[in-house]
This record gives sequence, structure tokens and C-alpha cells, in this order.
Amino acid sequence: MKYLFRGGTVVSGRGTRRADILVEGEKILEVGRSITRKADQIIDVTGMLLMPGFIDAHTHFDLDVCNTTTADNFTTGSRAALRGGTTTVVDFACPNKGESLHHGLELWHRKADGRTCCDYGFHMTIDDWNPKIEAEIDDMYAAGISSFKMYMTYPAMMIGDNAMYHALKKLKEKGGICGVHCENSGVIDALIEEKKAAGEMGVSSHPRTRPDFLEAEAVSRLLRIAEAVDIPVVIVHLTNAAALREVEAARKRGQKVYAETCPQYLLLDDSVYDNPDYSLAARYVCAPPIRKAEDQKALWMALRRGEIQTISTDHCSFTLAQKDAGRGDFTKIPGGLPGVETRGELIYTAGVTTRKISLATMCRVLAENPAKLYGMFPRKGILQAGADADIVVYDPLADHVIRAADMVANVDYNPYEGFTTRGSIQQVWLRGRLAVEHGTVLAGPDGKYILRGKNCL
Ligand code: DUC
Ligand code: ZN
Ligand code: ZN
Repeated sequence: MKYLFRGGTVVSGRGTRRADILVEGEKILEVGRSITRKADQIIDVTGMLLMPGFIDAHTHFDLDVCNTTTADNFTTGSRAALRGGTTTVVDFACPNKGESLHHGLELWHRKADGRTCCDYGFHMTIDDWNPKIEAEIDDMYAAGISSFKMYMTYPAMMIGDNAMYHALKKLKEKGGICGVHCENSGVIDALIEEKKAAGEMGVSSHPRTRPDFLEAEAVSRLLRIAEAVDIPVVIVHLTNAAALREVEAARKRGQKVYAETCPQYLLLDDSVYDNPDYSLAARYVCAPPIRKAEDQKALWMALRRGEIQTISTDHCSFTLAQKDAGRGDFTKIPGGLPGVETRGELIYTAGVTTRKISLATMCRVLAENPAKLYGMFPRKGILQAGADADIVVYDPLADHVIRAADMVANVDYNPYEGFTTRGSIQQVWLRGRLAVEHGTVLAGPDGKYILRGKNCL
């Protein structure tokens, strides 16, 4: 079957151009000004923006965390992702403490295979370092895993500086890339103890016990460890100006540093935690927490200048009933927000239409850069001949209002309830098949596991 997308504006990381796209089977056959080759079906996309399927390199589906399990599994999460224009997710495989990476990988395949509606891959979490884990790293590459994750906080997954140093040394040898959750765990624990002693256990204590400078400290420490190893690293979910300054300082020393941020840090501010209604405040609890308006500004500026390379979601969803676990003790609120279903429209609305970033930058941070960084380029992340036909058809004039009730994610609230988008996603194509039309998800659970190669960003 050949489809010809006619009359649209094709977006890439370099800009926009009027062009047609010819698709055959799962692949793009040609992108050109006026394609005359025959097609079985012509799709009129006059007035539409055509973007490469978005890639979300930071999701947590079907994760056991905070004494509960995320509300979205691979089926509901990937359906929501597709609806948000995301055709590939890279989720974090998380072995149980003490178990092998192989076990973790098998476990994640069991969760995802045959249940995921978009394409997918896994980063592998390293939470310890010993000769057994070291030997397993080689096998991970053979299994299509070229990126890893370490946590500087969370007792169940956290890794110390010594182990982190050794792990990074091994990844350097392999040409691997690692994303790191940067927060200073020890001092956060001390601040929590102080809040407990003072009897201040409401939601507003959450951001106060995880301040920006303790994120910046961990970023700085990670970057010095990376300096010692001489390896590029990724700061995941970077939230604030102080942490950005640490990234800038490392780059000035000559280090290669990649940074990721998320829509919640770009669109929301920490006043969400001051709502006296527990439920309205607790739904925004995530780590690191949502920061100040000045931080939002710094993040947008860094995106504009190319100093932040990707926007992912950190989709880690819990229902309001699950969030209720922390009434009277904010440390028991499961941390995380839903995000995969709204990322593209939020960034287009809050970033592109306000001219904080260009359409080309949006395309880079949502598609091209994560494809390059995580070894999927040029199969993914670009609309060009030979690439997978993953296409987002965006109507810049079809505004809509975000409502939890309209979402397919398995969550009964949305952090952006009532937000009016500028334009909206009309269609999403996954490898040459119509996966979403006007908000209806047509795709079944036949997403492909993507074997990924090395970083080329
Ligand atoms: N932060 C969250 O809020 N949830 C999941 C993992 C993380 O780092
Ligand atoms: Zn994290
Ligand atoms: Zn995360």
C-alpha cells in the first residue's frame, strides 16, 4: 500500500518546507516538493504540519514504586503516548535490587512484549556495581540496549559515587550513554527528618525538602565524576537555573553534557503545592519537584539556545486514590505525573506559538535529538526516505481544551486540566499505519521492540 501525504508543511530539526511524503509499507519512500509517483491513496494534509513521530525517552510504565504500581501499564501508557503523537517510548527497565540485569531485561520484555501499541526500547538501570554486572553490560548491547540509568536518590535504586565511577568507566569502554537522576539523597533525608520533628507533614513540605540547590549539588557531583572518567552523560529531568549553571560550568571545562527537561518544569510552578486542598496539591508531587517561574524561564532560554537537548515526560502516573496515600505524611505520596498524552500539544502551545522556541527546535527536542542520543537515528526522528513512516499530522488551527475525562491514560486527573492548546494532533501514523485519528486510538498492541545503537548526537 502506498500513501501520498499531499500539501503539508514538513518539519525537521533544520526548519520547515512545503513537501509531499510518499509512504510504502512501513517506510518513507520519498519526501519532495511535488511528488508525481502513483499512490494507492492520497491524504490531503493541506494546512497541516507534518512532524516525525515524537520519541519519549523517559517513561515509567508498569513500575512497582512507592509501595504501589503505576496506574499505566505498557498498553494504557502506549495508547496514551500515541494519542500524544509519541510513536516510540524508551522506558526504564529496573531490575529488583540484587537481581541481574538479565532478569531486569526479561521482566521488562514480559511487561511490554505483545502489550505495547507504539514502538519501544528500554534503558537499563544500574543500581550496584560488581563483576557480575560488569560482565552483563556487554550482553545489554547485544540486546539492543545502548543507554543506562543511575539514581543518586531513592534507596531501592540508588548507587554510590564509587559504584557510579566504575559503571561509567565500563560504559566509556563500550561507547555507552547514561542518564542520571540527580538529587542529594542524604541531605533530603535530613530535611525530611526536620519536617517530621516540626510536625509539618503536608504537601507543601515536599518541595521544601527537595530544593533546587540539592539537585544542583548532585548535578555538579555527577559531572565531576564524569570528568574523572572522561565520559559524556545525560542529566535527566533537569528542573532549575542553578542546576543549569552546573551544566554550563562543566561544558566550559570542555565536558560533553546532555540535558533533558519535562513539560511540568516548563509549564507549572511550585505554587501548585500550596493548594490547601490535599488532593489538588498532592497530584503534582514528583521528584525533583516543580520549581519557580524564574526556573521555567531559564529552561526555555536553554532550550532556545540548544543547551537542553530533549524534552521527555517522566510519565509515572498514579490515580488520585493512589496519591491519597500521603494524607498526613507527604513522604508517602507516590511521586510522578502523567505526561505522554499531552507533551506535543503543550510544547507547541507554550513554546512555539509564544516564540520561546522555533518549530525546528521543537522537532529537535521531541524527535530528532532523542533519536540520535539513544541510537535510533535515522530510522526514527526524521521524515526522510528510508526512515520509518512515523508521522504526526498537526493542525495548527484546531485548538482544544485539555480534560482528564477525554484522556485514554489510566488516570483520573490531568495536571493541565482546562488548558487550551493552540492546534492539535489530527492523525498519528506508526510505521505506515494510521494509529490515531481525531483522538481515537486505532492501533493495537503490536508495537515493535527497537534494537538501538550508539549515540550520534
Ligand atoms: N520521579 C518521580 O517523580 N517519579 C518516578 C521517578 C522519578 O524520578
Ligand atoms: Zn528520576
Ligand atoms: Zn523518571
